[in-house]
Amino acid sequence: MDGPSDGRTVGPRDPALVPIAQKVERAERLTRDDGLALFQSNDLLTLGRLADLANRRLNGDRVYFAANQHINPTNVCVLRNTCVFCSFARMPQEAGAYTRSLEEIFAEADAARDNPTREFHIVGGLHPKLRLAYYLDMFRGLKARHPGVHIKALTAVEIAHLARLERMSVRDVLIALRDAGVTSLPGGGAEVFSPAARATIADKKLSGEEWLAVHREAHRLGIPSNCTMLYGHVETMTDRVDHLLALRALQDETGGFLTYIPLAYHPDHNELGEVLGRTGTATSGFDDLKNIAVGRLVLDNIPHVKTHWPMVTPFISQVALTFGCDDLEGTVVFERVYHEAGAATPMWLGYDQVVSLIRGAGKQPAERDSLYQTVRTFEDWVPAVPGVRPRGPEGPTFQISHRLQAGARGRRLPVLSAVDASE
Ligand code: V47
Repeated sequence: MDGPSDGRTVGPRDPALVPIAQKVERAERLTRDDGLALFQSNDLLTLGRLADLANRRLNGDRVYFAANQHINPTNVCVLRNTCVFCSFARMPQEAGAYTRSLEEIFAEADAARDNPTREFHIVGGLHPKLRLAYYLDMFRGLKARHPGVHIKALTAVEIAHLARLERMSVRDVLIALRDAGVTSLPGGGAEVFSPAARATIADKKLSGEEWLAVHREAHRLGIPSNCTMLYGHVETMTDRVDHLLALRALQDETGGFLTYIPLAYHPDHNELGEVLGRTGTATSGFDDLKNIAVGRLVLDNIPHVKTHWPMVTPFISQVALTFGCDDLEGTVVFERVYHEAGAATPMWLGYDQVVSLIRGAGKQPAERDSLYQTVRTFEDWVPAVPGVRPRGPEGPTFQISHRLQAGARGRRLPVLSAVDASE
């Protein structure tokens, strides 16, 4: 592995990666120092090649995606003034604050009727007055209207908030959510566990230990979950490694994490971006790919790594599929959290576009449900017009028309209207 000596293998350009490459080839667990060396290295191709090897051992050439729809019931959040990286949250009376009625949520979810949606991804702010009953009614109502659609809902932060509001244990809240139809938990709210970084970017949010405790409890109840890390703000390389090691340790204990998703910080329209002087400058493609690769290498016990194209662009996500990633964020339908923060990516991708991105990377697409059961493969899938973005089996992909209120802080969100994928 240490150099292109035999003309067949090309070893690491960075000598610090040579012993790590040997460990990865032997499928040995990496240490904290190894993780640090990976994050400190600029030998991106070696990181990608090693992560690709680790991923292929687990997932072969398969790349999963879910036909999903994101729903954000409210952007009102009691942490509005203390999570300084967030552009989504509003004070209750602030311009652009919204809280959907259940009828409005059911109407938004009805887009699923004309689409092959299999997952609702539901997260929002910590509303001071929305009680657990609102969420339970929402999940039961969605299940009744869309029995075939999995519900992945509420971050650990929202669950801890509801437990506090209701004076219930986290465990009892989780049981109620499960009984109302929640299949799994999304991975948001983890940010970066480092107390120092957290004090700077999310001072009043639940601690890393508390975030992990909610997921531990969920896993004990048989509710699987995702995990994330928000990178590209004030965190150090050591913070990143320690965050990954904390996730790995919990996974050793419970086995309940399905997917790791690195989340790229977007600096527009939030206080942190202004303080850092970073507005208009999101993370780099280099760091996005590095975070995918190092995540895959350190988290040897988490089966899947997902790339979130709304944050890093569909093009970087496509490249990420050869940097250790086996899961591509799905159709999304309406993305608010990152678009409020300046993401210049599309609001949604058509089903066919997702399949084409995966095929374009030479991988085998597999449509999945929330629990990674494969629901469709694409061996005999032929684009309608070769070389041109193909139509899916369902015809027009999305027919929805959302109008959001004007965004606060002097901006408006784009309006999404009826779209025919064949155009
Ligand atoms: O926790 C908020 C992040 C997360 C910004 O589980 C920001 O499949 C970048 O949970 N720039 C919520 N990121 C999103 C989330 C998620 C996303 C995709 C997939 C899954 C999954 C879960 O969004 C928050 C925070 O880390 N976030 N503001 C921002 N300005």
